[in-house]
Amino acid sequence: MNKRLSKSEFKAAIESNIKTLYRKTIDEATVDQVFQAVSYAVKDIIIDEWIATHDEYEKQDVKVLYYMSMEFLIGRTLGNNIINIGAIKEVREALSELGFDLNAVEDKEPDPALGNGGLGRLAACFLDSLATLGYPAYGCGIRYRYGMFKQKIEKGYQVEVPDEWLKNPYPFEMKRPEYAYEVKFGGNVRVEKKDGKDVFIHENYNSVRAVPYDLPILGYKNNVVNSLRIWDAEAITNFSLEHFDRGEYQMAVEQENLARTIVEVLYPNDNHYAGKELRLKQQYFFISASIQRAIARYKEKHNDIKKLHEKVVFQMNDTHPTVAVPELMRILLDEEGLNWDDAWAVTTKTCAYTNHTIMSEALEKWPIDLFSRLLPRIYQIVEEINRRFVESIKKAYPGNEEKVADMAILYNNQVRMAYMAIVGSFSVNGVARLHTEILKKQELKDFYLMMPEKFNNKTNGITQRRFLLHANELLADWVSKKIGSDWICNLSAISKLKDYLDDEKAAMEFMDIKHRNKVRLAAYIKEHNNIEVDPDSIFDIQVKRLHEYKRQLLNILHVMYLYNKLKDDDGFDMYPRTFIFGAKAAAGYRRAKLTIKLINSVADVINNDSSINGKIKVVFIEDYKVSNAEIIFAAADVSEQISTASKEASGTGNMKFMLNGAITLGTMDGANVEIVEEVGKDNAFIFGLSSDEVIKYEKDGGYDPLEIFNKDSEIRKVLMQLTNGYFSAENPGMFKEIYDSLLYPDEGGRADIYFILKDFNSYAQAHERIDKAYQNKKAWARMALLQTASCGKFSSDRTIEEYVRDIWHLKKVEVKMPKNSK
Ligand code: 4GP
Repeated sequence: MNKRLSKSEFKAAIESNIKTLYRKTIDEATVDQVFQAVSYAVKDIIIDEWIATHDEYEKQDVKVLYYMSMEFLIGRTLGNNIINIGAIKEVREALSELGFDLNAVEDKEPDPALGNGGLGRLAACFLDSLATLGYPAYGCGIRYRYGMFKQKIEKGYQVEVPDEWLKNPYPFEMKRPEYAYEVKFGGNVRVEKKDGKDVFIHENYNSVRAVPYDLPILGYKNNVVNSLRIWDAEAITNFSLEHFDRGEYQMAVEQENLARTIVEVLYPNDNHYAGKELRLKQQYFFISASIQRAIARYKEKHNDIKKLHEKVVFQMNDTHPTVAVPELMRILLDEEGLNWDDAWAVTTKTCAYTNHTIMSEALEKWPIDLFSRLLPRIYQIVEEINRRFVESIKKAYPGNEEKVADMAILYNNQVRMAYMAIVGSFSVNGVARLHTEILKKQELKDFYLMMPEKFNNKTNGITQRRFLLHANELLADWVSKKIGSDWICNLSAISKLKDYLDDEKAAMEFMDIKHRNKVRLAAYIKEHNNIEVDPDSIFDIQVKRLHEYKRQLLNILHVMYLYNKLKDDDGFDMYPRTFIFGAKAAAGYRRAKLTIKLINSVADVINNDSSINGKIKVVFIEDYKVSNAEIIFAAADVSEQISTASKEASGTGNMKFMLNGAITLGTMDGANVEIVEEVGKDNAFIFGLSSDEVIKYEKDGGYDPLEIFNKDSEIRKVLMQLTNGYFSAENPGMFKEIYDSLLYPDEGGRADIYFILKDFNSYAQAHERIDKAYQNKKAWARMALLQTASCGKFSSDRTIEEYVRDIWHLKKVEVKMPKNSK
């Protein structure tokens, strides 16, 4: 870093920004205003590096990755940016001398929540790693006016409140109107012959202007600044009186409306496809704009479009960006004049696809009539892709019509997006080893057999710079003191902590930090929930989206079971435990919302029952998001990763907990399998059916939850409490739906489809093991320290290096800043 500001220069910059932005002196400024002023001071430093990075990319004519994603859950950026420019000390001191606390200032940043959960947060971690490793990359997404909703809990129920993250100007974004593009919807396609060739003319369409905003993505102290490019929509038509005469007024109004609605809001669904037309519009909108820009940029330096893949790679983050395949074909065919075979060769060397879920309800299948009406030219291309693919299926499996039905992109009046993504890509990857194996052996078996070379695994990772360096300063400092700071950019170096496993003093220091982080979380809980929790109790935490397969229900049913034991069984005792939940449910997901209500109802009863001497506390943290997640991970003793085996593709929360020294209580699902491999199975609390067992039951049947209900009186008691008003005196029938789902077959003919009762006893036993283990303070401290020491593999830096090596083939770029550039 050549360009540094001293403390006094920061002070001067902040004061001067307060003056120019607000015509105030620093003494008159509010904390919100100071947030803006500090951000602009930091941005001023970033800008030079941003320019230098892009100059270097231009100069070296590097290959560029475009990471296409409907979601980027970046979280607050000021704190990370300050760390990444290496100015934390100077800024903190400058602010303190001006009478402000950096943490309080950071708290004023709206949490940009342009994503739902795992998939969106992974995209944000990837951008962080790409910049830190020096790889040329753009994130391409949507500038939703309203990101993920804010969650309020009222009388135990989730209430969704719009999240106006752009209410005040967001200081780090930059509008780039010079890169605006038109995106067209609807209308019809007319075919004309020109020089003996068919020319496709799109007419009578509506269109919007896609205008990009760039957010800087900083590498860690390496001068590299990449961009997250998020697209806004503006109306193209200018109202003019002439239009009234020509009857085009209606069209103008429609275009205004289209522009307004298209980027209005993020669909709040995680692992779920809702099939809304506006969602498809959003997808095509940002994909078309991103690809138009990528091609224009390529053509500034290159004139052979057939070599596009040498300089450009499009990674599709799940199926949401899959219209990239036909859109790239459209541009190559209709605008660049390639023939089909050449265009297809370029497309299938440029696009790659990541699958993030096998939940069948998440699979995108657009009705053909909607798709073809909204995107008529794109649909023609999809038809031709499908026609040719069906031919190749028939060639591979002559006479096997079933294979055609199983694999065709267009089938049953639907466009199957995952199949189009596979056919149009040169790489298909899953996000943890088990997940990729399930894709190959079950979900996508036919495709794997036909094109095995495309399939590969990239186990997810997280950025240690946000989730340890920024989120847990105490631990980060301690780790650096013990083993040096290499771990910040090379997480595998953290294994040097293993030298301290049997060093009692070090282990106690480690646990003391954990305790201080628990005190910090307890204060947050007191402030937000008005519940007193004891930092000496075990902090047992499950934070993630609310989804049936993630089984928050199993967790709360087990809490009810423990509570019953405390009340009924004089011989029973337990170490005090605080069960902490945080989860947003999709606004339309009734069962998930009812589970939130159940957790809060149970919390109300238990937290107010003095007869159990505070042995159990239950807390539901409102509005779980990236910023409070950072406080939560740091304070956890136990990390609940309890999805039904086979259902969680990877999980990344599990890695964030591990990094911060929490021990996994989990099923052998997703990346838990690889976590257990790293720490050893004696250093995790594993329970439940294996994924093979789950898959077998799903196929062959043979599981009847009623048998368990009839046999096991403790489980029966818990279930009866769902219907007898024990936790909902005001409305005893309130949780009947949950009770029914556990015992009686659904429309699909199966009951308890997430195997909650089946896994219940094994889960309860794992909790007993935890209870015992925690009481041996020394052994627990060793185990906790071992988690942090073993998490080297789970850095997103490692994941990105694997993507680069196997899929993207990017070259690292070094950015040098001129000396004394400030
Ligand atoms: C999530 C998966 O559920 C999670 O297991 C995985 O860690 C994450 O993607 C990142 O790969 N999927 C989604 C989704 O968020 O909407 O499909």
